Amino acid sequence: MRKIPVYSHPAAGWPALFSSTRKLMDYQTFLRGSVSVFKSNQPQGGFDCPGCAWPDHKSHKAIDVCENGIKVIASETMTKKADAQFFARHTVTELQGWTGYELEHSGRLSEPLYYDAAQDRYVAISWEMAYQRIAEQFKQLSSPDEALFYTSGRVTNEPAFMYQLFVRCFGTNNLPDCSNMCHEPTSVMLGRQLGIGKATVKLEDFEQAKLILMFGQNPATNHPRMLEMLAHAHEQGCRIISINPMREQGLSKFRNPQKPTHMTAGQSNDMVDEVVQLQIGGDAALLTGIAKWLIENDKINHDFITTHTSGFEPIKQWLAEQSWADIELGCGILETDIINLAELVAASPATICTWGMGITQHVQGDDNVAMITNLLLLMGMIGIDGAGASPVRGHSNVQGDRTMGIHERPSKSLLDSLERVFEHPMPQEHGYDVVTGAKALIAGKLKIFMGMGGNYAVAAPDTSAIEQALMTTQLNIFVGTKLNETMLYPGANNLILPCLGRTERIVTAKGEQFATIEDSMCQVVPTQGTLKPVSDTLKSESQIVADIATHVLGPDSTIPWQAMSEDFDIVRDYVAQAINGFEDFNHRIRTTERGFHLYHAARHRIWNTDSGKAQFEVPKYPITYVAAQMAETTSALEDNARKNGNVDDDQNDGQKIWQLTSVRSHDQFNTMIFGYKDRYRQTNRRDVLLMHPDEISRLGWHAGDSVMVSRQGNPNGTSQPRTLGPLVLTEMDIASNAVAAYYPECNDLFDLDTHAPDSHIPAYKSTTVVLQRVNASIAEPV
Ligand SMILES: Nc1nc2c(c(=O)[nH]1)N[C@H]1C(S)=C(S)[C@@H](COP(=O)(O)OP(=O)(O)OC[C@H]3O[C@@H](n4cnc5c(=O)[nH]c(N)nc54)[C@H](O)[C@@H]3O)O[C@H]1N2
Ligand SMILES: Nc1nc2c(c(=O)[nH]1)N[C@H]1C(S)=C(S)[C@@H](COP(=O)(O)OP(=O)(O)OC[C@H]3O[C@@H](n4cnc5c(=O)[nH]c(N)nc54)[C@H](O)[C@@H]3O)O[C@H]1N2
Ligand SMILES: [Mo]
Repeated sequence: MRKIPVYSHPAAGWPALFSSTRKLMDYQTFLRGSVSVFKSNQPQGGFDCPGCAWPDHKSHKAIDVCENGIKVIASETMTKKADAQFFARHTVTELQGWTGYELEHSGRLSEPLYYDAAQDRYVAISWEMAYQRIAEQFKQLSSPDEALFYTSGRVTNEPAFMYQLFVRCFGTNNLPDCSNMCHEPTSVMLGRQLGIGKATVKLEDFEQAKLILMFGQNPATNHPRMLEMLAHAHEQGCRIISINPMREQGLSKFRNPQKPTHMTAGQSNDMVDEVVQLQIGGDAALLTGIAKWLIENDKINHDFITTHTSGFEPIKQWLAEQSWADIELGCGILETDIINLAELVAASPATICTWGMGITQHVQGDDNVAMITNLLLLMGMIGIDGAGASPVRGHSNVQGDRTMGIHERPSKSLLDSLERVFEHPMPQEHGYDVVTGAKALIAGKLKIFMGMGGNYAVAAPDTSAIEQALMTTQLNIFVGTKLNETMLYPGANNLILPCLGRTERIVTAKGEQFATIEDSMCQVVPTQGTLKPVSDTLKSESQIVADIATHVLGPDSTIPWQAMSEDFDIVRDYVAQAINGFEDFNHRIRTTERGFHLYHAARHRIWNTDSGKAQFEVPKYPITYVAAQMAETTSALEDNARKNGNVDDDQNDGQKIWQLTSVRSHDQFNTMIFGYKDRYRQTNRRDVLLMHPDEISRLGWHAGDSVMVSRQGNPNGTSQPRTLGPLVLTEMDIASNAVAAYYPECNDLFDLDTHAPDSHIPAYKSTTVVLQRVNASIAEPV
């Protein structure tokens, strides 16, 4: 284990705040954006920053934003418009050839649009005509299950509640959510093991933690406000260990925008003590080694285990059966180093495990979360100060959307409550998630697709298959703020309905409305836009849902859709009756300074699980799963080569087997591409393949070479072979079995069949690929 080398440009801080952000805005936008920046995440009024789900600090800070937030806000507050005039200039076929960067910079969607096939263009349509077309198509369905209703996690609680209610009153639970691609293993496994699928920690716990194990996360880019908390914890003597195949440079030094000395004198905090640079997909194996050592050396918390848990004997036995040779093969870390780590865990009176996409987005994503939870349970680290589980969610309200009922597998109790409150039968059968929904779409089983935000086709695996499938539906509806690829593959009818963003005022007949969100640590906070909407034609998401519900369900619907959309208090009163934890919602949200914390039983050591205890879980996959996958692909390729009489596969440019992981750059928010630079990783283009310099030279290749990356497809033919490239080979301090590329450009390489068993999360962080060096020349950096 080595220390992260010092990197001269600290993460966050003023340079981070103001350097690369300015470029993406025109002057007017910058003013609009910077005024709004100072109104985000403030205790009274203002909006919750749509940049990530990290909680706000309890105490008021002059600025509680970061570069990430500024970019996301600037993107939303852009004054440039993708209006009917813009679409008159560009056919949809032409726009299909645009990059994510170009689409993002086309401006804000500002009027309802309908796809006219004769012209191959989007043209303006009135809201009323759009709703009538929607109603006509809904009437033609033979079953409500022929429609799919996707949600992305920007949507605030009030419209989310209305949306799921509309979808269920219409008659289906087909409510996939971006969470299906994000923290689903967390929700599933924490739910099963602790009785609630959410973080057990509060922000205050970070102030008391003695050890933070940070798995598969890149907070300098993705949750910059988390750095402040980490730096603070570190100053208090907490050890912080990053477990990641990549040495993320942004973690080494951090400047705190809240501390004047840091800003002016250029001081910064060292943050991470150690990096455990494990193999891709090695987390379950590493955690197995730690847990095995803790049990075998009797360092575990027997009282807690006896009083609070179930399933200890099976996990103990399973751990005893795992050999150190397999553990080392599974994670690529030596036994002695794993024991060092286990000793730190044993010595810590308060340990927090935080995790991100490096844990969840694997075939073993469910196992990884189970093993983190197992570790916390072995040490009794749930329900005490300074300790616990801290999954760090991405989209600013992805957690709240789920709480509001956006869920394809709703609990019986949610459906019962909705039936009781609205006196309307609710569909009982589980619906499609992102993966099964995409498969149904491809199989021609779906006639309507609706996206409440997001960029479904591009965020999901097998992008090109989904794009083609979208063109076979009767109707696609996109409610969004910015143009994206999913909108460019029209079905027989295709509508773009532009909505207000988080930063903009929602004014209705009942006056100005505020909404709410739930952050990654279960805090429900108000959010109220402060800016004049970029166009007068925009509607709030709530209004759009109400209008669609009114047109589709007809005048007989007993639910007061329009009243709800005009007065969010009415929505909140229903939420208070239907959703646990929201009792007295309107009163509490108005009388608390920064919202309220949702009751979290596991924090109080009350376990709402099947057994009534916290549950140890034995992993489903062997800890050597990734190594076995790579070996299997290698032998399949060798067989093939032999069959083709091409045995000499070892020449310089022969095919090579690798694990591909996909990551985010500093200049993107998911599929919204703000720029081409990835500051901390020092790349300035997105078509790169990141590999360790030692591996590059071992192959006899060179940085700058062009490489094709292919997936093999699976033997039963459900996933086709695909190739991406050429990508520019680029040096990065990354584990030896790993190559990395940027999401979403590489998403065609991930397939819909490779996912975790229970949560169905696609394996975006590990897929076996074959690399081939080619001689194609690559254009100069953009
Ligand atoms: N600027 C910006 N901020 C964002 C987003 C954005 O796109 N841009 N997206 C938002 C969203 S929706 C989310 S979910 C979060 C995502 O935030 P993160 O969870 O930080 O997501 P990623 O950048 O996808 O990957 C995280 C890390 O996983 C590591 N990793 C890869 N494979 C493995 C593995 O096998 N094991 C381990 N331990 N680590 C591995 C990668 O090296 C990388 O450092 O960020 C949110 N915030
Ligand atoms: N290969 C790979 N694939 C991944 C991932 C990965 O790490 N690797 N990460 C996965 C993860 S963690 C996630 S969360 C998903 C993200 O998947 P999505 O949430 O579907 O994608 P986004 O890019 O966040 O969606 C951007 C679009 O949302 C719309 N939008 C923005 N703000 C608003 C708003 O306020 N209201 C409405 N209605 N619309 C709005 C805009 O039109 C914009 O184009 O991608 C997943 N896909
Ligand atoms: Mo996410």
